[in-house]
Amino acid sequence: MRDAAAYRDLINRSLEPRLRSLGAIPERLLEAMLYSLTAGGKRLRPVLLLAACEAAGGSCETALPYACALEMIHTYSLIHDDLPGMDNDDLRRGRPTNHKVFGEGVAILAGDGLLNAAMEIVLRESVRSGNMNGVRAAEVLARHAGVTGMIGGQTVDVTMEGSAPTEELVTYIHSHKTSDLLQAPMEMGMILAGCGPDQVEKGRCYGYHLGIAFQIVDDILDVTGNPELMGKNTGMDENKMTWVALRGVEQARRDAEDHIRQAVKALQGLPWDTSFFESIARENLSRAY
Ligand code: GRG
Repeated sequence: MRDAAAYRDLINRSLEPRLRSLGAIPERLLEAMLYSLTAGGKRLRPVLLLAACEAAGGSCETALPYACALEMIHTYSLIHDDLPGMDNDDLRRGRPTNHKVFGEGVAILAGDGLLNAAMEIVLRESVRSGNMNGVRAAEVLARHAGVTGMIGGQTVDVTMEGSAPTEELVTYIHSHKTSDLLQAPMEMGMILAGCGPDQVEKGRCYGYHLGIAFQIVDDILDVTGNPELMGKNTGMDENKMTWVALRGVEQARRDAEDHIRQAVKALQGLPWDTSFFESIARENLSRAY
């Protein structure tokens, strides 16, 4: 296995060529897609995917197209989340948001384009390899990003804004809006490595708890974080169903710690070194962006 920086570097070098490999894309659309895709970001999801595949005995080369596709879907969700009809934000990844630069119409299309490009990449790769595990990984990606996953969570988040938070609703939103895209890389990487359902379930469970903790930390950072370090505005969640609104900052921090403990525990019994994933989970608790 490599370290997180090496995986991140591989992803950063692969995203643009992978997108361009699809063929001729209208110039303005390509520019808008690349503007957000190459704007940095922690690359947490694709790093997890590559690491899960290699840790479980698979190859990074096999996993790379799937990792790029996942980051494209994550980036599309950020572009759409920032639109005036959603969070109406003007700063993301340290830059003006996509619609501020390209206009709303092109920003919507850039998001749509990244989503579709992602599905084209994973399906093309699965057809090329003829490997059924590739098809399974593509299905997992579509499901976690879809209407029972991230889009479902985002819909409840948007439509319940301004209502009093309940544990059930906040847990639904966090599970789907955020945690689904952290379960996906663990499952996809392990499926691509040929793991069976019991092992994949341990990976999914790790991703679930990491995802909930990740969103709780995000909710805390919206109140306590430094916008310059974060590359986005803070104080944006005032009317939202957040864990901080439900429990307050101190209890939210304890809850995030508890989810990280559960994430680490979920990996017990896997027949390979899981220290990489334990470090990623623990680092999440002290992240400043
Ligand atoms: C379907 C129209 C339509 C839109 C989908 C689902 C969705 C819009 C948006 C969700 C985006 C969002 C804010 C999710 C919360 C998860 C989260 C904290 C994202 C930020 O992830 P980081 O911190 O970002 O990993 P970087 O920039 O590091 O990649």
